[in-house]
Amino acid sequence: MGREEACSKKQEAIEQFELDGQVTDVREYGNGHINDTFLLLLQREDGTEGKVILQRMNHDIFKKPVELMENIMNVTSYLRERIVEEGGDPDRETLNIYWTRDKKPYYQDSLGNCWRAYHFIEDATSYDTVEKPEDFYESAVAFGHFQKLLAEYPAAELHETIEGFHDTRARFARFKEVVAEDKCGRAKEVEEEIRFVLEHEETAEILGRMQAEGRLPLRVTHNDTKLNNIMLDNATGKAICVIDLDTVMPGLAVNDFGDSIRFGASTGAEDETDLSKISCDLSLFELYTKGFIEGCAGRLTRTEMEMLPMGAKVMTFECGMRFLTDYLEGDVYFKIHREKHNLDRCRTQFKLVKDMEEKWEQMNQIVKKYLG
Ligand code: ADP
Ligand code: GN1
Ligand code: MG
Repeated sequence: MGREEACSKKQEAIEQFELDGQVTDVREYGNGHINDTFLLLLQREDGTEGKVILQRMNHDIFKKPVELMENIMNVTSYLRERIVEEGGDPDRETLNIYWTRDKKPYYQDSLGNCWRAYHFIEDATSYDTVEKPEDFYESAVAFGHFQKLLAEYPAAELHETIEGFHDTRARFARFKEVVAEDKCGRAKEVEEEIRFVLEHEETAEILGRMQAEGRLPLRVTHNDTKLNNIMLDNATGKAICVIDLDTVMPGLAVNDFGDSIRFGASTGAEDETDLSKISCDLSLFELYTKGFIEGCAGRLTRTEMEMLPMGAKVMTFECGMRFLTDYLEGDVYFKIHREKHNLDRCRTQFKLVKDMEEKWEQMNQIVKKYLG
């Protein structure tokens, strides 16, 4: 089903939610690769205006919407309690859903698409790129704090919303199958990138092995820790809320750290075509390391902290391998906006991995500084 058709029941969906006003306008919103996000403008009975975030969950990717919403409900209600204990404002510091008229946290339309609606977090912004280093630092504190707040949550009880999401070993195995199938005949033109993946088998193995050996604990992880999944308060610049909780599930804390570095410490955009612009900015790496460790407030083990640089390398490698897999499969997973978009994205990630390998000593030294 194409995107347009998938969203054709938007109006039907809007009518199902118990919103606190009349919808006066509907706009496309956000830059995500997976879901479709809309901003609804509301006119309330008292004459004031309001906003609502409406999202169509991509059910080609999130195949278990019921479990997904269960995770979100469980985690956000747990977060609510912790935020209240800390004296925070749970209406702004975590996501809050609107219920449907039949008291469900989502609505499934007649085409099978699932929709949900969130209270809009006012006077806050999510940034697609690091415009100010302080914003990146703030996001680090917020994702670290997320680890702290959820440290006692029984991670294994959460559903795996996408099976093997950060199972880099399994993704490596799948990659080899996709290369062998080469169903779009694209393998020939990307031999260098394929070789790069195959040379990095150990990078694909290491974290899974350490987890299996009990050296890295299972945590509640966000799994999509890009800067644009944090809302920063417009007035104070402080990070107030971690959003985009679809991929919250059991995972490794180092991967949450790593995915942020992959995206935010890069000197160029994820789809930059001029690779000379891509490197890992060590001052941003340091800033994020400092903020993340502060936010975690002692909840990480020493091994987890020592493995933070590895988290960065593995997540960057894995993401590049995912983009390349998708390119070889015919761009069926990530939304693309131009020809070879996934290949361009893959190349930036591999360039970053190479750069991290060159800066490996320095990255480890930086982490050591904050080990305490
Ligand atoms: P995707 O999975 O497509 O990245 P997100 O849940 O991150 O979707 O939402 C896309 C964008 O919508 C975010 O980057 C943010 O700017 C905005 N957004 C999402 N939820 C809210 C919210 N509750 N309040 C305000 N803005 C939001
Ligand atoms: C996707 O939806 P979005 O853009 O936040 C993807 C992440 C990737 C990211 C790459 C569910 O995230 O895993 O790291 O693109 N999300 C899913 O930009 O696959
Ligand atoms: Mg997002």
